Amino acid sequence: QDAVRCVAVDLGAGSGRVIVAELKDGLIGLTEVHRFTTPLGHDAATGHDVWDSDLIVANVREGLEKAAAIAPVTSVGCDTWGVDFVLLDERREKVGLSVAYRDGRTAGLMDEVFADMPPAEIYRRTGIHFQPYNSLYQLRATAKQHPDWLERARHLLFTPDYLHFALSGEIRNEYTIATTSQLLSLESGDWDGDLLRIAGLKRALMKTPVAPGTVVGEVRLANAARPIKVIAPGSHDTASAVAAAPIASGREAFVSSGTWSLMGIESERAYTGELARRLNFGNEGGVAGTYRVLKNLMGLWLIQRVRKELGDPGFSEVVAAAAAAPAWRTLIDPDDIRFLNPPSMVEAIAAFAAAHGEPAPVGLGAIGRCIFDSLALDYAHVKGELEQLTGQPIDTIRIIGGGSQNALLNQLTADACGVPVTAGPVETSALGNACLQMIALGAMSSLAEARAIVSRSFPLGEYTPKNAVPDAARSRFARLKTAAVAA
Ligand code: ADP
Ligand code: LRH
Repeated sequence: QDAVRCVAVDLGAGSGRVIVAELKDGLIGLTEVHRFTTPLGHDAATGHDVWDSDLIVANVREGLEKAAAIAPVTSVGCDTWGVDFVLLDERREKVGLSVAYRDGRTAGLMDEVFADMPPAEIYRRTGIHFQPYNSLYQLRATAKQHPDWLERARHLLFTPDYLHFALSGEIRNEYTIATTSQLLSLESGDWDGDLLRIAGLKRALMKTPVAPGTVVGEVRLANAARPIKVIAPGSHDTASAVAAAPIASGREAFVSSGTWSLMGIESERAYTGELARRLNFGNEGGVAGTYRVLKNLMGLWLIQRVRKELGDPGFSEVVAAAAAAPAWRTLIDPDDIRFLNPPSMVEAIAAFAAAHGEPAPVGLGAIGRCIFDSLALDYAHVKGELEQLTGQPIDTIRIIGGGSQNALLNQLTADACGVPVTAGPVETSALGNACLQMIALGAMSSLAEARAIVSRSFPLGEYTPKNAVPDAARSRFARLKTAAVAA
């Protein structure tokens, strides 16, 4: 069999990478050709935190050219974080700024939206969990703070849609990323007119979403003899990550562990009942008619920020320092909204500890340990919620993404959840992205085959429960969670 080569562009909030995936003799291999820090800046005129979308596009092109310089590639696809978008005017030029989801512009706007449509109705229509940064509330903020942007806009492209447009000149909205907006009807897979109106958006700005695996167009490069197909994968990074995870059954929970920890199950059916809403589980759109019934946990963002504030030690150094620190000493609720974008994460953690009678963690090891212990207990907490929701026990946890390299957190997760943990692959989003392209090209027959190929191609880490978590630590954490619900 001749090798098939696709380029997967995977943009996380931490870093962007351009990766060549090669399928040959029933195995898939990855070669990273370009990596860059995702450019986030502050716009002094508006006070917004913004993505530098021009620099992102320049890096994507640079990566693609590097890939084509090594060997011919057939196609390229992009996946990115959810919810954020770019507006284009009638000349297809950008309107306004690419405001980033952690920007404070949505403060108070969920309540304004709820005055127009009650949350239970929004949830019934969309099946998407409530987060202040969902596109619905970001758009409401845009309508209020920059009405001229929406007046001039003729197209709304989510971040990966924008990259596909920048490469091919074609305008499409892809389904999986569209579901993150909380504007899409769960039932029809198309835009909900009432929610668009509440968001301040005209229907004409939106295209009916295309399925993952759709050929959007092509891109020509100076250093490639033939045009390269542009194929939309599951263009939400979590959709791509879970697509490549060889999930065995509904009893296996995934943790897509990067900047966020997205924890849930893959399911043929959506859960939109009262319990799902109360527990705030979302039903995000997947690549083969499946849903990801999941929650957004604040994840390794906390460690990324702490690391920056404490002199930028490497992740392995952080993990080693945490492993040497006393266990279960300081616990926090990692999902507390104060950790979303505080001026100082170190101070935010200290303040949270003080407010909840936990000892202040001091230094890299203690702070790292506090975060990893708390995340492991958070995973155990969500495992219990998933069991409550589905009425079935969770018997395995599969950790995928960059965070799966954290052996300490993997072991703590097995210990806290009391079930085996499988860790890896690391670049799962890029893999899922490439697999969808391979399926569209006919080089793989189905998602099931793609997952079998991924299983054969990547060795995974295995962790079994080893060390008991003290009951006192579990009850302290449960109290933090109960306090959060009461607040
Ligand atoms: P994103 O796609 O959101 O940018 P990634 O999937 O790249 O995120 O994962 C980034 C996270 O992976 C980092 O926050 C870090 O905690 C973890 N990580 C990266 N490298 C290592 C490593 N060598 N050891 C432990 N953890 C790591
Ligand atoms: C992870 C992720 C997550 C979204 C968040 C904004 O990168 O896509 O699934 O909710 O970013």
